[in-house]
Amino acid sequence: MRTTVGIIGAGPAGLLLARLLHNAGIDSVVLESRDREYVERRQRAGILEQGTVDVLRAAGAGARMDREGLRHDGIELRYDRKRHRVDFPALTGGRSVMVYAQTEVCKDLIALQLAEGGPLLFEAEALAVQGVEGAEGVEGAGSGGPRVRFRHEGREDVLECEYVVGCDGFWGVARTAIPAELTRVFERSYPFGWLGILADVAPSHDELVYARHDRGFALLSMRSPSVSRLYLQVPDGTDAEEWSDEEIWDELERRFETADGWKLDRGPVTQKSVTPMRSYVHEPMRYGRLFLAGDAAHIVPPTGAKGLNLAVGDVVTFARALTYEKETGSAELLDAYSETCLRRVWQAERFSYDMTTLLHRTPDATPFEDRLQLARLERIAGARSAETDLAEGYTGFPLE
Ligand code: RFL
Ligand code: PHB
Repeated sequence: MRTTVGIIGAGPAGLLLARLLHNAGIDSVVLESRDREYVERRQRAGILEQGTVDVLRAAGAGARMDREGLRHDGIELRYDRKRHRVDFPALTGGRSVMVYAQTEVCKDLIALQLAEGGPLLFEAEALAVQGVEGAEGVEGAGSGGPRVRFRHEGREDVLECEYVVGCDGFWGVARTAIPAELTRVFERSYPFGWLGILADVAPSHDELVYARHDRGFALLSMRSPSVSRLYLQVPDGTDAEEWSDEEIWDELERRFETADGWKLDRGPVTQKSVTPMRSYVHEPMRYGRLFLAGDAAHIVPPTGAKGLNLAVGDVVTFARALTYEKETGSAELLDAYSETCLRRVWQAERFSYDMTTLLHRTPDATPFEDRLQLARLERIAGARSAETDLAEGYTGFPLE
């Protein structure tokens, strides 16, 4: 098998990249280790930045999102039994976000790819990426071009490419093809995770609620007007089965409680899982003809809702750079890929870290740190400059 761009992974990064390349007249093959149903059901992100919404529309993948997605003009911060609304358009010159689940983005992109795009192989696991050498630039890459060895339908096969893009998430193989001596990894783990539930009940509030409480963080989000998505901060290593549905609702109720008597509606829990939290950046994001995009290169804790949006930024940057190379013969933008992406990645890392430490309670927090946390929240609620900083970060950093 032979193609221009070999894409490993059919998460949002890989699927959107295939679509962008198709629109630019560049062929690609997508290899995905899991089956279609698994990819379409995996519960993850819920918030699309304005820039992501614009990219999906321009790629011709925004029709259902525009019908079914929910535009949100703000979020609510809760602390000390008080509520503070952050008004995005008023603070950012009109920007907002869209609530449209990652599962739906993936379903839309898969349907388009199968109908109009190049090959998308499910249950095709990449085993190794070879022949990408040439750290000095894409011009210096190995003569034969890179290859992806993969297993599909019980057989091993090879995909020969001009470029390989590793969109294979945090646990993927692409990253391991970059020599360790050229790599720097920046990492932080957190002593807590999120217990997330999906529940068949109308969201109790029309916008997302981020709550800081002495017992830990809680988040109210949604998937549709009749499905709620809720999260609780839990200690690292918690097993979701340790929590009964009733215990989860009781704890959510405590953490969301307000002085003005706000009420949380309960409903049947249809899914329950725990997500660990980590910050992670792999530098560089390119080695020779291998490019990393999305979670394969960086992870943010979910508090800032940035992971999917960063993945979109990476693949837009790659698609533009390759299109430029095909049109002009210049590899300038491809050579700048890693630096261009990393500038935005680090802003998202900073924002996600700030949101996480603003709202979560660490087990060993001192009373002094607790008071500082409340002072930071009071500052956001009381000073337009601080509130604007949050609104700008949440609605998204522009693509270069
Ligand atoms: P993905 O989605 O992990 O997709 C990678 C794909 O690669 C496949 N794969 C392989 N395929 C072939 N061969 C191999 N050897 C392979 N190894 C792996 C995998 O099966 C998979 O299909 O990475 P991608 O595309 O970079 O997308 C990243 C996003 O999924 C991720 O950043 C977000 O989900 C993060 N995230 C959120 N992001 C947001 O922007 N807004 C949010 O509100 C938000 N909330 C969240 C989140 C992530 C969460 N979890 C579960 C980590 C909430 C949660 C709870
Ligand atoms: C979600 O709806 O899953 C979600 C929303 C906002 C976040 C994280 C997750 O910050």
